[in-house]
Amino acid sequence: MDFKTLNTSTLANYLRTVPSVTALLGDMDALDIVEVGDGNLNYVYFVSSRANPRDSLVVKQALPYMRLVGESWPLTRHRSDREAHALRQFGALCPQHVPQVLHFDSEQSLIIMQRLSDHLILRKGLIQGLRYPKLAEHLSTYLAQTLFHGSDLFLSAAAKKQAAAATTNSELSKITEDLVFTCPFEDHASNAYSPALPRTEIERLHNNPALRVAAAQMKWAFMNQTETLLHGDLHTGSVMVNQTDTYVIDPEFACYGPFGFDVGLLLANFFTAYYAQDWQRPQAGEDPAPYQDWLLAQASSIWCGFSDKFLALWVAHEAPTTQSFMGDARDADSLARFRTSVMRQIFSDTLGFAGCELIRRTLGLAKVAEVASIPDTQARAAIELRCLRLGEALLLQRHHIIDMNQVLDLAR
Ligand code: SR1
Ligand code: MG
Repeated sequence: MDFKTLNTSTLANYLRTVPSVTALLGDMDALDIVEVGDGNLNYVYFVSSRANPRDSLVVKQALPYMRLVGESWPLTRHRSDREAHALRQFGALCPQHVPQVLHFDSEQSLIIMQRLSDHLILRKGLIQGLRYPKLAEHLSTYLAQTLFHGSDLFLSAAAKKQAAAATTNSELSKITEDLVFTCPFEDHASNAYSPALPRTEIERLHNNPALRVAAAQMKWAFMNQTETLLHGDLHTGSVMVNQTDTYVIDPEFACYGPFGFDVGLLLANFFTAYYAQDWQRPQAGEDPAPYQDWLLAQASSIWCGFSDKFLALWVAHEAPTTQSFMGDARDADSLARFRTSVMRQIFSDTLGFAGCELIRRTLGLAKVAEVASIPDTQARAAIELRCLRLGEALLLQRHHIIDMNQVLDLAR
């Protein structure tokens, strides 16, 4: 069937043709269908049975352009294939934290997924000041499981190279290369500066050669360090949560890249949430400090949990790993030094990517809701300045920062 853009009126007819959907939803003449997508790229529908609203699912369709910008920014629909494939790969590695794919139609660029109806987008929960007791535990598990198993630390050298080649996502990777690493670091037409953010601050960043070199180094790493399969866009809008569960959604940017990329983007989004609370908690009549402490503790626990779990997986797979990286002459001390050096590299990459994310979410095209929604332009600019300062510090000091305590001190 030729590709058709579906909408709330035409989707039911399509769904009738999918046996697993009709089995789940029953009477296909009595469905509630609403478009709920708030992402930058695609359209997302919640579909539920009117008789039993808990019988429901999510439908996501990629159109041949970027939703945020419209038809003037064409995009192939290939991202939907990439997303369906990545959801299945990550789901196999970490089923407790990835929604189930019920049906994928490549011709219609349409994915039907498990509906997480008792869950909220993490970014929205953080804006409301909600706490999730299992969050850091779950996200660090997701990161360790997915990043470890896509890499040469687990796969054979040949399998990893094949996986990396089969996972090229050049179109969306180019968006990241431009919008995360390039445009925000110069006075690019796609940037969007908030009205009260001092132009002198923006110019100071754009005219800092050391910062531009650091951003170029992170871009180089993103493009050339094909270490593992990344989610590729792991911000707090790509996570759904409740008090007991955590799910990572939307991996359409999945590609091979450096271990620290997903970790760094995620940490940066905890820092934007942290700064935004300067505005949000007082608005809710609360002292921001206790919740801000909780947010920083999450960032720290995610890094520490990830590195502990990643190392544990590595040690558990020691035989094939050490065989391929140190040959037969390895000894315990050399192995430990090698592992430490890799973890050190992942940490400094994580900080560098977090720095780029903080700067691009402030100066670049794609914002974060917790900051962009602040109506008081002066308050917003003060928060944006804090994001920029931390981003700059992380990028410039990434090789010298020893641990997360130092990062949290910088954040404060
Ligand atoms: C214009 S697309 C901008 C951003 O949206 C996606 O979620 C990615 O973060 C991308 O950089
Ligand atoms: Mg997304």
